[in-house]
Amino acid sequence: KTKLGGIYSALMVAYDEDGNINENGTREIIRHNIHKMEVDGLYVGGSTGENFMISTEEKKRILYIAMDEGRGQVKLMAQVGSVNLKEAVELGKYATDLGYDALSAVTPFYYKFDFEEIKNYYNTIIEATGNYMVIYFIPSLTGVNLSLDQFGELFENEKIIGVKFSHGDFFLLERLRKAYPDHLIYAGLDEMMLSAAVLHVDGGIGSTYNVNGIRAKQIYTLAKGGKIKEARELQHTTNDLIEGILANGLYQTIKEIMKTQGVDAGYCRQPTKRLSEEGIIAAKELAEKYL
Ligand code: SI3
Repeated sequence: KTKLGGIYSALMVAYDEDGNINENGTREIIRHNIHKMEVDGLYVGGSTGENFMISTEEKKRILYIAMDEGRGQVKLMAQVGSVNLKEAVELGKYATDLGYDALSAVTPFYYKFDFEEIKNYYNTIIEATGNYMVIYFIPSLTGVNLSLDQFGELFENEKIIGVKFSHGDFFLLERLRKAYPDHLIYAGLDEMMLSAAVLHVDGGIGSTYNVNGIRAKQIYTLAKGGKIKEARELQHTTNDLIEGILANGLYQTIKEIMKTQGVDAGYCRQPTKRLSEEGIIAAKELAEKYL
């Protein structure tokens, strides 16, 4: 279990002005995460990769690039979830063949699937791939909530080794921690790293680690070591940064900040809009002030 814990950047992807994958830029982002942010792992194909806006072939290309660039240096987890279960299986097989350490899949969204359908979705991907699975739980975007008992039922499949918990319900997080000490729990909201680390999660997966990875790791390590005051100071600064990022446009601003760190991070894919001139200036100011 501990083998797969740690701080993972939810990998950003550089798109060019026409929304095509900029492979060199994406490779730069990966190297930046490994060598400058010193993350333990990469979470490839998540929300931060703008994954739900791109084609199956593009998803495969990104999975390939991340493996090619990151192999042997960081842990690699592939988010393969899709409302199109056949696509999820295809991506899961592809990532497993490439050697990804584990798969992750968002709870199937948009249609109101019942719990049996959700369970069947996970078991189908696992059966087809034989790989480990981390549930990607993000109710604010999917509208899908899961209870403690439902997590328990999903965990009956021993290949389901944990959950990426992108949710602010700390009661549920604590209940999960107590009930499933051997499962991996990753904090999925970067702004709650300190509080989640105090509850002894096993790591974190987040978008802002692409630019704030060093500080995030410090918060995690300090909090787990009981150095709460120091961790809290760092979380305050982190959350000042995150507040500014969220107010200016989440992924566009992280990319703009990465550019100030010397990375050709490109643009976001439409329908996400471009930053205005003022937005670009605001991103630079955030970088200067907090990084
Ligand atoms: O890319 C991913 O799948 C994630 O890791 C998602 C992660 O939970 C992020 N959530 C979203 C919607 O991007 C967080 O890292 C989030 O950006 C951050 O906490 C700022 O709110």
